[in-house]
Amino acid sequence: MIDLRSDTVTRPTEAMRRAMAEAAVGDDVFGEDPTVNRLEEHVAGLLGKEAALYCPSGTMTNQVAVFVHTRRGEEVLLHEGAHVFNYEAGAPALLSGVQIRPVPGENGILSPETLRAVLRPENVHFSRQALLCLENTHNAAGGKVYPLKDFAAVAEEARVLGLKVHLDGARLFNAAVAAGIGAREWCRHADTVSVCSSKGLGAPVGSLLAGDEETIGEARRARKALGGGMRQAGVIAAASLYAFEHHVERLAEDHERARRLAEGLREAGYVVESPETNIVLVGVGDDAEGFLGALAREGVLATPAAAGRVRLCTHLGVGDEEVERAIEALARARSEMTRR
Ligand code: TLP
Repeated sequence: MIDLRSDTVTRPTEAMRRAMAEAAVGDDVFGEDPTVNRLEEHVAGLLGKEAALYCPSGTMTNQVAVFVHTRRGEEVLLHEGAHVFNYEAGAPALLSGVQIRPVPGENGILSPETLRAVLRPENVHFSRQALLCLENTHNAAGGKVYPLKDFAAVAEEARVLGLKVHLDGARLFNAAVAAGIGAREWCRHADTVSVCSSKGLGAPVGSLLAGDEETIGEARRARKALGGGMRQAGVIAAASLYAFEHHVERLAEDHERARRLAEGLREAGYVVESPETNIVLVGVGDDAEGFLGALAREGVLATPAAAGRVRLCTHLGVGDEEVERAIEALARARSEMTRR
């Protein structure tokens, strides 16, 4: 099987497993795990922030951010396709008691104008708006890079309106590598940033939330309250550290393979948007589930996406040969679907 469902499906490499086996550990709830401490310092440095907090998942780093930036009854503004809104099991309501204001925007991008259009003045009828969440790359938009200029503009508008800004940067390093811009350039415009090591970077688990000392101190309390305080977590943190140190630049290979995949699929007759990073959205018509079944029989796994499309992700476990085989499998699945 060629598994293109997500870049989360990677297995740790031999070198990563060695780093895990050899990791120095301690009790991280006491702040005594040297590997976790090194990872948090390393990632804070990469993102240009004072501090960072290691958590099990991107969902937890995002939700801890929502928790520390808001009070019950407040409103969080985000793009209508945001992961925080659509794929985190209703956690903003469940854990933080906030309401969500989904805002439309092309390619996952929000403009200062759209933000101003949903502004609620101070009035007893209205929920107070506390937080803007942005996502880069934008998953549902097909791994789109948030142009730095647009990001800076909307974040600046948010600041003027008195909102905090959180960046869901689960795939921020994909954006950085694709655009040739340092990850910290986006982070300068956000109060907190979450980044994942378990997506394209290939670690089995792990996400970090970065921000200023005070906010990350509060986040550490929130993580404990949510059951995310881990003990000898250095064993898994070592995989994340390895991923941040060794697997960032290679994301360019995933992007190149995504481009090749899109090109091959276009030649096979598919409607495919040009990928900017490692996510390819492919039009398959009304019966996406039927198509995914046919594709699985041809040895390729993918996931459904909105608007009659399926999502294919390239990652550490997918080489050039797998890409060519996937193109052939999709070509056969297309013939099968048209024969039906
Ligand atoms: N995304 C997963 C699924 O949940 C959809 C995937 O396969 O892409 N932010 C973004 C932008 C994400 O894409 C994801 C995972 C997360 C946060 C959550 O990370 P985890 O899975 O570690 O909780």
